[in-house]
Amino acid sequence: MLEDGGGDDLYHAYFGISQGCGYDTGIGYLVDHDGNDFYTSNTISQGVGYEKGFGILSDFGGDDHYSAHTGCQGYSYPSRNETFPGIGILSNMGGNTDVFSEEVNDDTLRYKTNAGVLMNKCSGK
Ligand SMILES: [Ca+2]
Ligand SMILES: [Ca+2]
Ligand SMILES: [Ca+2]
Repeated sequence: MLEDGGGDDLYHAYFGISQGCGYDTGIGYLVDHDGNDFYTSNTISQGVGYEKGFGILSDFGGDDHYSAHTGCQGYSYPSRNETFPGIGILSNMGGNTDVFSEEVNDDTLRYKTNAGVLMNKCSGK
């Protein structure tokens, strides 16, 4: 678990499997309470469940930028040898100009295959 109280932060992962990634039945949780933050990674990051893991990235304020490859940002991968999926959630609460790797409208709740969820709630200021 990684928790940050506020401020403008840069979260950079050179490879991935980070920033709210639950891997191999584990739990990964990144919570950032405020600030204009920049999240950048490569793969399996930013609210991802992988091999039955539970991953959450929760950001509660500010205009944020999320950058990662496909299969990230509220995504869950099916297990290779079991039917039980992981769970991946990216929750962006607040901000007016948040940017994601894919086009995401304001006030959107997007369900993805295999229990992935991307939630984008803007401040409406
Ligand atoms: Ca922050
Ligand atoms: Ca933020
Ligand atoms: Ca935000």
